[in-house]
Amino acid sequence: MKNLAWVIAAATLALAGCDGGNNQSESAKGAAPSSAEAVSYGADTTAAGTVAQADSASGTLDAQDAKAFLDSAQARLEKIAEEVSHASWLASTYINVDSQYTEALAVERYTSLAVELAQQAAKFDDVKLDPETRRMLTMLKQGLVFPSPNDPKLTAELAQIGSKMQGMYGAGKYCPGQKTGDDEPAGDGEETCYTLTEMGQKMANSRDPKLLKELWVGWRKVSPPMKPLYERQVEIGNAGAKELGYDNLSVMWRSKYDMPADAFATDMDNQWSKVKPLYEALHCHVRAKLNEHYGDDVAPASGKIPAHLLGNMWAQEWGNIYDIVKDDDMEAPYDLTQLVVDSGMSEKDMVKVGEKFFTSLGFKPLPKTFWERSQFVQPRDRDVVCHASAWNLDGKDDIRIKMCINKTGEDLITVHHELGHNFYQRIYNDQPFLYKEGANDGFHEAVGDTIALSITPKYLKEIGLMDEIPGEEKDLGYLMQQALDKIAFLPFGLLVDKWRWQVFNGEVAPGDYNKAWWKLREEYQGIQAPVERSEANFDPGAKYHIPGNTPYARYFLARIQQFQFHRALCDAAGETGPLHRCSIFKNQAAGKKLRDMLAMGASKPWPDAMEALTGQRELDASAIVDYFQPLMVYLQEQNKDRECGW
Ligand code: X8Z
Ligand code: ZN
Repeated sequence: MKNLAWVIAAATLALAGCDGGNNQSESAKGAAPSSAEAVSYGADTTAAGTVAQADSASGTLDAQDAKAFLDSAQARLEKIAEEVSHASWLASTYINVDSQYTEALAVERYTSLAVELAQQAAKFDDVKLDPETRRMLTMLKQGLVFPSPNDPKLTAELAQIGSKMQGMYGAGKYCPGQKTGDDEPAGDGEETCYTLTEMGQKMANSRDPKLLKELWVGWRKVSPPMKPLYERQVEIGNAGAKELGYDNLSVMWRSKYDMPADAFATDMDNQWSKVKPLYEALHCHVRAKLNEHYGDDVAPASGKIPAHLLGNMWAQEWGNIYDIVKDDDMEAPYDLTQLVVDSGMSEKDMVKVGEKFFTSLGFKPLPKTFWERSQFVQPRDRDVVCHASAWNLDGKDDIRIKMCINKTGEDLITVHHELGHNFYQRIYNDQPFLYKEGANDGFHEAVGDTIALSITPKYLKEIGLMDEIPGEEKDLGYLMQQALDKIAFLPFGLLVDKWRWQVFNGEVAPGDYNKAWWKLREEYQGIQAPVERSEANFDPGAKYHIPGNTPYARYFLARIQQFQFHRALCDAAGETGPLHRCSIFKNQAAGKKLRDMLAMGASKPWPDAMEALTGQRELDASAIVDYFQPLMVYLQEQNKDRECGW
């Protein structure tokens, strides 16, 4: 998602909204100057600033100073954040040297202000404050995704690296005829090249292992030139994190979840251990089916699955190979792509379908500007960052999505995902700047996905996309289809940031970047590269969120949370049947519950928001496990004579 904060994240820094709670005092104290030091409000000489400065001169900062400081800080950040948003929108929708230059300048200004303010916030560490003020100061200190040290040169360099890498990814193409290994372009420049969107479609639909392997290898040619940039970015970001009092960026990133950094990592591992049996059962079954389809030479019956055969460029979601995985008698109740195509709807109509779900729950319709300013389809005449995102450019109503929509079921789900971000951004837009965020970043990722869990046959019939609601005999096919996306994703969702945490804390040196990436891919996902890899490759860089600097643990959290949210909302709607048959479309009680929680933004620690919606204060994987229970029974039966694991 992109909101004011996220836009900036994409460009190397962000005001991500979560209180680091007690962790803040644990990790940020080191760098905190004494509270007697003067607090400067920069160029902004508001009355509040003057009061605080006068007080600080006498060495006694107090709660009133803190409040005045926060008011001033938020006003200043909000103003520059809006400028960054517009520059970033341009840089993402018209990739060229000028838009990157402009974006980098805006980001540089924002970073230097945010770093300055974060360092000033630390001056209140020893001041007695009410919990609300303390929370805001903590959030201010933790806001940046990639902080730079307080050095204008490094701030500029960091901003330029961010814009450049994002542009390299967005403009990246695979040109089969192109020479590799030197800088000379092949032929006369007339060769055919494929965009990532085109290659993604082929990875989804082709069953030709040779082509799949070629595309897999081909796309990964965009990332090696990013490696030195990434290395440098980590170096500067780590120095920035240190100045803010964190040991390194890894600690800083893990400190945004209302618990100590290490406790957060442990919680992720705990959740993983609960869903792992489901993943292992799915992996075992899928491997056997791939073996039946492709034979031993292409898809061996044991060991790790070759990564190019799973219907997705990163093997992160496997729903596109449902046709290979299903049994002959396991017809899914619908083929969402077919329904989209048969309906004759346009890309914009797909967004209208999504909007209608949200408005049926009592959300305000999207503003006119959303329809005027969003990017729904890939422009023909220029490079853009196609990776889907949702933006709020002004912290109020200038919300937009940026996608390169294909008329597929997968993209209809992604439309709901993106709209979830937009409706969240809009409903918390009365909150103060620092609270215009998700309760944590996983919440933000979970909203649209939660709604998409309600895209059931009953719902599709209600909106006229299906004629009949199929009987229960089709449920297993539906659950398999869902599991191929939702369950298959879990280890990937976990490992992307495991890799980054190791890179940030120095456990993995630049000389081992790719090796460490594949170690995690093999260990957690049980997949392997289809061709040999080395440190001449930089495969993490071929995944958007690495050059785009978007933390990834959020997606793992969201996969767990969305089933908790779905269960709670179905409960509120009075649905008593199985969770996979529940749709909350048009249900006012569920709508109110969801809206009330979302409107909290980041104003309270996330367990409060979780409790408001679900009555629980923790992550609870039992919801996702329960949802897939009937499938688990089936998988266990199928796997009973197979040797699972890798
Ligand atoms: O990046 C996204 C969204 C935008 S926040 C399209 N997702 C992750 C990905 O594509 O890798 C959604 C699922 C995981
Ligand atoms: Zn998202």
